[in-house]
Amino acid sequence: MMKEVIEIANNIKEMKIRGAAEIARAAAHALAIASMNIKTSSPDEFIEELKKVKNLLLSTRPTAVSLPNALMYIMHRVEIAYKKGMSTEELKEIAIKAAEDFKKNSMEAIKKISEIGAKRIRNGDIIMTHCNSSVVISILKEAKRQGKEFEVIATETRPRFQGRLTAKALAEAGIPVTLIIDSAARYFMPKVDKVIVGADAITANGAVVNKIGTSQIALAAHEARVRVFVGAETYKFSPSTILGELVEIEERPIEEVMPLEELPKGVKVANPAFDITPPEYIDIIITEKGIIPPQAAILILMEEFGWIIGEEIGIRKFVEEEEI
Ligand code: RUB
Repeated sequence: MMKEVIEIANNIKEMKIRGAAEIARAAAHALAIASMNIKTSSPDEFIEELKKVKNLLLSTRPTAVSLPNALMYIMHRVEIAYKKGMSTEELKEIAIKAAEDFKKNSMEAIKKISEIGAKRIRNGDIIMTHCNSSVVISILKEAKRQGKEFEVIATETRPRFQGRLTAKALAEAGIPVTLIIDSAARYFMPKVDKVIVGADAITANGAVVNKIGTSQIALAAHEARVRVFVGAETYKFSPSTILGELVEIEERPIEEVMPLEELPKGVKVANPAFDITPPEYIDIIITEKGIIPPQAAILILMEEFGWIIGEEIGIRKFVEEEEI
């Protein structure tokens, strides 16, 4: 398999490429690179090779549903063309174009979310965020661009400290930001006006899967009557949850929590990377299609993926009508 593709897969696994949106775009990019470089004139072999690359990318990180959704976006278009009997060259072109479209749509979706989300930020707001979401940062930067004055409290996000990245990005954008330890979230909550976080996956019932600790922050916000906003593109909604599948919560290496050599004998370490915030603790989800209550997640899934149950689940309905 191509060196460049393996490198992208490793970078996702090792979190050099991270955050659900960036993971999705990187995976789409990798599939395009792979398709350009598969050396065969047989469409059958081409599809087989592309599937191997897809599976490698799928194996990198399990939680962000944006990753399988991005791959499916491309594979589905290629498979329709394959079934129509197109040549390998044509299949390659379709894969490359689909990857470009996915990346472009992703950037446009984030821009739209930032425009919608920024409207909900008011002068004087104190906003808490967790982890490092490119969507949340875009919303905050857009609000700043519009001249709004507000402050952000960013949790450091142990064990990988993505909160430091958030704090740096906001400070560089001229947004006042205070970095706190994760366990100080409830201590600061009475001062907070709203919590804004990103998402790795949104389930059919409107639960939000995001960085571990999000649900605790949402709980503290609920207690203090602070609104919780989630910024998520529609490709972060999980079609397989309609069929009862659960979103897999990634368990990361224990060394992220404590160096192995310092670990006392008999001590176990658990390091789940994500948790699930039930819909009752979320006020709104800001998507590129507009603001929805979490309970309307199913409507987004229906519109995006249709009701095609079984192995076809997750296939965008409109593709069937498209001329490829
Ligand atoms: C990142 C994380 C982010 C979401 C949304 O986790 O939980 O909040 O992925 O990010 P990790 P974005 O660091 O483990 O990848 O808005 O950029 O898609």
